[in-house]
Amino acid sequence: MSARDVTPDESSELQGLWQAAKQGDRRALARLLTLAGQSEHKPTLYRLLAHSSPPRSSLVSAITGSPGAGKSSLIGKMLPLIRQQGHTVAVLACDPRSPLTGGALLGDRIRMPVTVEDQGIYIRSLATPPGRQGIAESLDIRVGILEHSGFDWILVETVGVGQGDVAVRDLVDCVVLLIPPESGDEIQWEKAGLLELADLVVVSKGDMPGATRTAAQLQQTLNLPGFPPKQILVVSVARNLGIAELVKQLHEQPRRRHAPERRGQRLLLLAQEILAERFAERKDLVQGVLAEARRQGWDDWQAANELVHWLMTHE
Ligand SMILES: Nc1nc2c(ncn2[C@@H]2O[C@H](COP(=O)(O)OP(=O)(O)OP(=O)(O)O)[C@@H](O)[C@H]2O)c(=O)[nH]1
Ligand SMILES: [Mg+2]
Repeated sequence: MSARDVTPDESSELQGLWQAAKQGDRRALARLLTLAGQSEHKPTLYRLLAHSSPPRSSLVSAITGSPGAGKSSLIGKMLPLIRQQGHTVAVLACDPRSPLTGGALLGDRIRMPVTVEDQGIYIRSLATPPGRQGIAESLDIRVGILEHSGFDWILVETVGVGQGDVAVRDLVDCVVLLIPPESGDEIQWEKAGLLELADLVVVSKGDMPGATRTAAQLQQTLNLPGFPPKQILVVSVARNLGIAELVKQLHEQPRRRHAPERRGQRLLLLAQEILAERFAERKDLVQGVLAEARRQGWDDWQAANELVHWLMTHE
């Protein structure tokens, strides 16, 4: 059986979990979010998503920034504000480190002090798979699961480095880039492409000395030709500054996730994932193409093209 086939048993287990999660069963939700990271379950999950409507369209915001930028602390302060406004909220904290250390997972919980009994808040830490598109790979489907479970707002915490985080942009409505004071020069931010990618740029730890200077530097960079105009917010978790304004601005962001061009990008991301999986299943093709490349004198470019062709024709 190929990894893409689904057995009726597996499908009915997922359906049971799906129904339970929609009814507010948090254990079922947790299990579904775990299974969503395993490729053999994805066909069923995508089918379930396509054949049911969410109770409402969630607002999905990514909070991204370098390790230690203050993402979890900020989210921890945003949660009570969001709840006070009567919205339910789910947090997906994507942890690039090994889940085995446990430290980061625990750290995220500690920095998000919420009442466990509040059914309107759900927090989940996820280990980030290494390589390829990183968290983006299963994020789409996990956001879908949370949306169908009825959350008004979904916050995704992610470390803003690498290709996967750029891909995240197509999966969410809005990207907030968090930059701590004195964290490097504007050239670096620009190089990372992150400033361009972000919908909102936020200087964190606004109580620290360099915050104003960093905000001014960022404003200068964003005023350069070629950058779309963006406002810079300064927040401080320590002093409880700017957080209500951030929540307000996030709420006012356009819902881009369902724009047709985003759907195209999402399909592309999914297609890349499927291709990568098929290559992983057919490692024998690489050996075959290598042998042929030696015989025919192909360069690597030609050989890679042949490899893609072989995969398409040797299914
Ligand atoms: N002074 C000051 N320190 C802050 C503020 N916000 C967060 N910190 C501190 O910055 C450190 C990192 O905060 P986190 O919220 O864990 O940062 P993070 O971006 O979630 O970190 P990772 O998830 O490890 O990437 C902690 O020691 C926080 O106490 C702030 O507003 N002011
Ligand atoms: Mg964190």
